[in-house]
Amino acid sequence: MVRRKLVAGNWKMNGSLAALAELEAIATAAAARSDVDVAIAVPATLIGAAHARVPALAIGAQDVHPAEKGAYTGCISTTLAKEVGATFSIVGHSERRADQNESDVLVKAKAEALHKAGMTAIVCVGETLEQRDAGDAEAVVTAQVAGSLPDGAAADWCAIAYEPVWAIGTGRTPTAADVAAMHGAIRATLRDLIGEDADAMRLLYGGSVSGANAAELLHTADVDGALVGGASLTAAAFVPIIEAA
Ligand code: G2H
Repeated sequence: MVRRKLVAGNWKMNGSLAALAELEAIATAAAARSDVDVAIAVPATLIGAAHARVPALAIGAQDVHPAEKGAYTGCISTTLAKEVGATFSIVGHSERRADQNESDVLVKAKAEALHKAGMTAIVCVGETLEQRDAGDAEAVVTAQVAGSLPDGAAADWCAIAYEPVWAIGTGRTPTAADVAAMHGAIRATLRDLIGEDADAMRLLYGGSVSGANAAELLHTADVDGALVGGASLTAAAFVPIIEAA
């Protein structure tokens, strides 16, 4: 099955109103690749301004609360993110799983809230170095997929991002063979969970993706795109990744 590639940026807690100027060239590059989807998850405070600046580019959040509203100080709902132009959100990034102690159950609820709001979910999974060294990487990741996958998950609103924790922001990446093996295992798990729609669901690789390694990673078996952190912060670094897709 031919799956349309998705190249998504994750600015994490970086950027500024001034840095939104980078989105202009990114939007131009995205428009030139009509066969590729391009998206950027910016800090919540920048979503509205980013959407206003480049309305044709998919702008998203990096996290949402599962509830529609309420007494959740500091959190944002799907409704709030959508109102200012977000069309998707990342959920379950390993930094949130580690720093905010997020569980599979919570990540699943967040993804379901996104679907309810008519938004797309990018659900992140990934093993630590200790888990990989112990030979547990595949078991850990496929268990995260099973635990975090939203009820009714479908390829038109849900993607999975495999991000080995030890490859995030470190400049280290797994081999293409390792990525292919893990993505194959994730796809097999998805087939068990959702049947043939698993073959349409996009599996992104994330972790130190750069212009230098994007071509190989993005053309690895079962890799349908990338989730890019550091290299999404400037057009100079991100555009080559879009072009490599
Ligand atoms: C992984 C990735 C983006 P980076 O967290 O989600 O970040 O590309 O900086 O490793």
